[in-house]
Amino acid sequence: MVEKQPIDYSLYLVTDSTPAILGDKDLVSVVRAAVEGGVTIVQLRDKKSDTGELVRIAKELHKVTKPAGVPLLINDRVDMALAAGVEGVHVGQDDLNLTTARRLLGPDAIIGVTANSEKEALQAARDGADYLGIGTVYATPTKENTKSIIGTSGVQQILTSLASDGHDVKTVCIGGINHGNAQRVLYQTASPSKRLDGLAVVSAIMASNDPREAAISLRKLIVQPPPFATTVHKPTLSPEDLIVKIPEVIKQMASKKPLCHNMTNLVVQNFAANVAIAIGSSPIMSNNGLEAPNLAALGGSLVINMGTTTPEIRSNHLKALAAYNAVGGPTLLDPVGAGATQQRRDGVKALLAGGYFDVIKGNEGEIRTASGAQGVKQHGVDSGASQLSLEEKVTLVKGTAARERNVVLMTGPSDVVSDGERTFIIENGHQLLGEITGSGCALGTTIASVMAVHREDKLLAAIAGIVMYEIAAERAAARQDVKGPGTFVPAFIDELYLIRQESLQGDSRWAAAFKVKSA
Ligand code: 3NM
Repeated sequence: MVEKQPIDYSLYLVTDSTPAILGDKDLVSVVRAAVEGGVTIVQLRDKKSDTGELVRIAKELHKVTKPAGVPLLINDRVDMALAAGVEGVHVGQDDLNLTTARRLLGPDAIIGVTANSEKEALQAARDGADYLGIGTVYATPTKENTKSIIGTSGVQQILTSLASDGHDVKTVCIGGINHGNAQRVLYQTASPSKRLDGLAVVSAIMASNDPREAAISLRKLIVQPPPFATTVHKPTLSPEDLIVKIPEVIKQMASKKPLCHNMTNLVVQNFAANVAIAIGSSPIMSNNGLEAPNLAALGGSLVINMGTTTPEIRSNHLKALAAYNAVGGPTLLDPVGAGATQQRRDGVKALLAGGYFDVIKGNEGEIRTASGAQGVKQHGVDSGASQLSLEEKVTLVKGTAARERNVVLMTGPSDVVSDGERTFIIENGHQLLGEITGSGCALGTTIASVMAVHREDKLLAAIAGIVMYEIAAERAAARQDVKGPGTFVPAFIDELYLIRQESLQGDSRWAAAFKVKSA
């Protein structure tokens, strides 16, 4: 065994020799290419070959990894690790236990353990594992008999729990990690107290026709923050700051006229487009995911609204989300009716697992569903009777935003909005907004339009959008010519337009009507 040194876990390759993954490529050549491309640690995982053959393969691989200073571990088999003289083993929960493996291999061997839950992770850390392989993050065809799918939130929970128990054990995560999600997984799994040391992949490298390039590009992604991570530090915001900043942010939007790409439901397309024009952004209503990369390149933002959704629409949503995430274009999810049907509950899960949303905006039922609460019953797209006190809403919104590392907005008589650190309650608006279709959806369009130009603080962008929108509603409702929902709609669009004009002229008096308090 070689002497134990600090190990770089950042790009951890797990091999797979099955035809479905490796194809007709040669295992040793693939590993060589991957090592050249920059994988930092390799695990030989082969559940089929017999012992003699495995030792031979391990020795072949070791000739590639050792000169490169890349540790080689064997999945499961302590005997083979000893026979081949490699750097260590990785054991699953059903394999030989860690304490025995340590006794056999000695203190210098690298021993990693699979952990699917906080309990398993804490146990392995206490027993002296060098690192944990946390998973399964996402369902993967590479290994079908995995235990539960824990997503980024499950990984984050395990990291938090390890940190609060005082463990500095190294960690990687595994399951469905690829070039499309590597940066987001690192970003969204991080808790304030502990972050992953690396990512473990099988198919992203082993199934690639160019494993060297696959490793090079994964390494590049791993060392850079994702393009959407723009709120680097979160400045404090007091209500006094907000009253000054909100009109400035609205002016910034109205003068830049950003593109706001709406993938929204067929009930509100026309209304949302009119709202976008009134506030000073430039709407495009496209549900075609294939044109999203072109649109994302124009520097605007994306609204994904789940109303009137279908499986085909969902696949378009995922394509568009990936396109905007790739360039850091701000994204907003409106999980309309998320708690109403199984299709929509599954839809929210798929979207949250499929990409990053800068803002998730919904009513109480929708945000509870997005947060993972079970048994939320929504009657259609309405929130239904409130189940939560204001204090509980604040806790839920703040916790969900901290978990997703984004901004979460729960609308209602009091809107609650948070980025996980800063939380505000907004009490503007008018009940006539609840008497027309699409008022929630067009609020999403408004917030996304503001975010398109104000990326440095997306919480501030969201608050500015809400305040503009809700003060316009108050002003419209107070007008003599407004007699009810029918006359409210045109008056509301006029007031949005007027607030935009006032802001452009530097007249910020409209914002004095804001009712925002820090929670
Ligand atoms: N272990 P891919 S998931 C080997 O959850 C392995 O413990 C897992 O393959 C676990 O990177 C997995 O192709 C396969 O998704 C990961």
